[in-house]
Amino acid sequence: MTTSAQVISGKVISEAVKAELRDEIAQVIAQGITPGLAVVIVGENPASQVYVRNKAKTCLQLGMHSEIHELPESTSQEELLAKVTALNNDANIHGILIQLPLPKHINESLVLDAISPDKDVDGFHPMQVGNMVIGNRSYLPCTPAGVMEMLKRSNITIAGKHAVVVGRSNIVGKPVAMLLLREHATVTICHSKTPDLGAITRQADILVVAIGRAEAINAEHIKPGAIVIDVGINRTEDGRLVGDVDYQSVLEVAGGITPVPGGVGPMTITMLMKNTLDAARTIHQLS
Ligand code: BQF
Repeated sequence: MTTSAQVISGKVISEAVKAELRDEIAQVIAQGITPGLAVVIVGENPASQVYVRNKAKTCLQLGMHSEIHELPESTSQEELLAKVTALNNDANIHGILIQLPLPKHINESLVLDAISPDKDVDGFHPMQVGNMVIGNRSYLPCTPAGVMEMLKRSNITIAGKHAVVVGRSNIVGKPVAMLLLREHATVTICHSKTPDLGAITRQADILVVAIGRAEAINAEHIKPGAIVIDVGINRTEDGRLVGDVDYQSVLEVAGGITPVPGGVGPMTITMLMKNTLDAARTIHQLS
C-alpha cells in the first residue's frame, strides 16, 4: 500500500482568511475609510497582466477600492518615480504595489525604495525588511506571509523543526527563512551553488522550495513525512502550470504538500489584501 500526503490547499485556506478580511474591511468602511490598493504595471508581460487583474478582482470581492495603473514599456525611470510620488500623496490609496519584473532600463530598487514605507504592502522597502529581521512590526512580504499562514492554519508545528529553504531571493527565499527562524525553526538556506542539495533537503521536516525551475525537486529529495511547500509557478511547453516540485512523486513520500495551482499563489494574493487593510487602519489610526 502506498501512503499519500495531506494536500495543503491554499485555495481553501485563502477562502477562510478572505471571509475574515471581508468582515474586517466592512468594519473599516463603516468608520468612513475604504481601503485602497494601487497596482502599477509597466509594459505588457502576459503573466504580470494576469497577476495584476487577479489582485484588482480580489480587492473588489472584499469591498476594497482598487486601481490599476498601466504604463507603457517605454516609461522612463523619472516618469515611474513621479507616479509613485503621486500615489504616495493620494489619500484614497493605502497600498502601493509595483508589479515585478520591471523593464530592464528601470532601476528596480530605486523605484521600490521610493514607495512610502507606510504604503509598502509588498514589504520590500529596506525599512520593512529591517523591521522584519529584528522582529518589529512590519508589513510582511506577501508570499512568505502566505506560506507562514498556511503552516499555521494547517496546525503544523514549526518550533524545533529543521526547515530547509531552497532559493535565496529577496522576495521569497530570504524572508521566508527569516520568518521560519522567528517561529523557532532551525533554518538552512540552499541555493544553486549548494553542492549536494538532496543531502540537505532530506534532513528537512519542513521544505520550502522557491527556485523557479519546473519539477526540480522530486521524491528523492524528501524525508518521509516532511511538509513540502512549493512556491514555484512554471508553465510547461504543453501549457500546464507546475511547481518547482514534482507533485505526483513527492505526494507518495511527504506528510503534506501544497499543490500548484491552488497552493501558495492564492495565499500570496490574500496576504496582499491583509496588508492593504492593515495599511488603511495604520494610516487612519483605526483599531
Ligand atoms: C494559483 C508571481 C512569479 C513572479 C512574479 C493564484 C497567483 C498565482 C497562482 C498570483 C506571482 C505568483 C504573483 C495562483 C501573484 C502568485 O491559483 O495557484 C494566484 O496571482 N500570484 C505576482 O504578482 O508576481 C509574480 C510569481
